[in-house]
Amino acid sequence: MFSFLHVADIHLDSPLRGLARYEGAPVEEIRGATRQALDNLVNYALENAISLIVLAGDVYDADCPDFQTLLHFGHQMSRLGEHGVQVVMIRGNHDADNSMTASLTLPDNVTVLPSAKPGTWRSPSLPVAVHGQSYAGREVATNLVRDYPSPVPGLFNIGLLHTALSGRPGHAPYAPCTLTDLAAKGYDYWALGHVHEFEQVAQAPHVVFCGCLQGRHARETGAKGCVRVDVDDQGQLLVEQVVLDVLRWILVDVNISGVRRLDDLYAAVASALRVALPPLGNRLAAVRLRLQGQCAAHARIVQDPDKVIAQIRLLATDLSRHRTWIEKVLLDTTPELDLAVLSQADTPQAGLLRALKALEQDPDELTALGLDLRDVQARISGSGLSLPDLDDPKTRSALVKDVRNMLIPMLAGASGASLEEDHAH
Ligand SMILES: [Mn+2]
Repeated sequence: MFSFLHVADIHLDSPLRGLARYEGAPVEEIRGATRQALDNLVNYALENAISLIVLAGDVYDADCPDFQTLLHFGHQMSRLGEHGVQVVMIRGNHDADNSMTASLTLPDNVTVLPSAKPGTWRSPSLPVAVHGQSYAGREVATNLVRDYPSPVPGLFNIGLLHTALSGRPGHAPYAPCTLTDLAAKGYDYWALGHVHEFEQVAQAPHVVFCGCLQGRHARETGAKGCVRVDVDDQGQLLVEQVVLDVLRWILVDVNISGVRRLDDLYAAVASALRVALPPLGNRLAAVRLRLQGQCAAHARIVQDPDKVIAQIRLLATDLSRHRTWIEKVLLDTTPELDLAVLSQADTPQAGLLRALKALEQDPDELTALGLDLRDVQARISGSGLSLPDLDDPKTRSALVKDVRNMLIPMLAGASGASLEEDHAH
């Protein structure tokens, strides 16, 4: 009976995308999240007397020319080495051989399998062989599995591979291969990396994505960590996720249909957070919060959206005792006004609504506005930004909807009648 840990996609010191600084946000702790998660991994291995860790690529997010990130990883490996823990790893697309200008020779307990061809490592203490191949360059378009060696008879054979199999949404299709290719090798366990979601893809043989060690942006929600595999004397496997993340990304939807006052909006946000945050335990929360619903409060939100967002941030800071970062607030509410009725009336708003409708439906109306965006286009060329395609009916419709949701309540509010309530409170 023995156990090992399967880890991948540590992306150490990866810059957290969209890290908006604001007073009260635990920015420094958030920045250190990938390091802290790696520390957690090492602590878990030492506390549980694990003697083998296999690492399926993407330790680093990118080249680390200042050596600090490499030093941090090396130091953690050394902690493992002091206790006799062996680490066998391959490089992935993010830390491919030719993309890392800076490198350090790692401590003796770490083996990096080669990139020119697959390599095999045999454990000095366990009945285990690990086979794997590192990425030589960022984009590996070939099926690497075919050249992997035959299993070593009498040993427990682990295949290490950085791949999206035959394709996984949101992940570049590197080192493509099928489950049939993997099964044909006759290994006992395939330790895969690259896909950031934990997934037990198959059981005969076991094919597993352990997921990333620490979520890094709003699309990487859910518990993150590594996988622990226990192999008993009959060769039966127990595969379980070990949660090691220190910062959890969550999407919180708040429906404020029918809400009139901003105070009631904030109360709805507070109760949604009181439900969403406790299951995270002591972890930091990175929250993308979405306000939805048809409501009179919409008119007040569009008058000063920055204030609404700041108030939500303060509220989250306060109720979580500085353990929450509101990454983004999506304002997806719609006005309470009945636009169909409004557009029938003989008022300036009705005329505006009809003009917007025409813009939405007829591209010639847009042309007739005489918009000339060539200058804007020229200025942003090469920046990676692009102008919305106004010839696309879906894009036009979405833009007009935004304009309508913003303009009509502002015009209605300009009469002043509906805005007194908050002040009277
Ligand atoms: Mn990758």
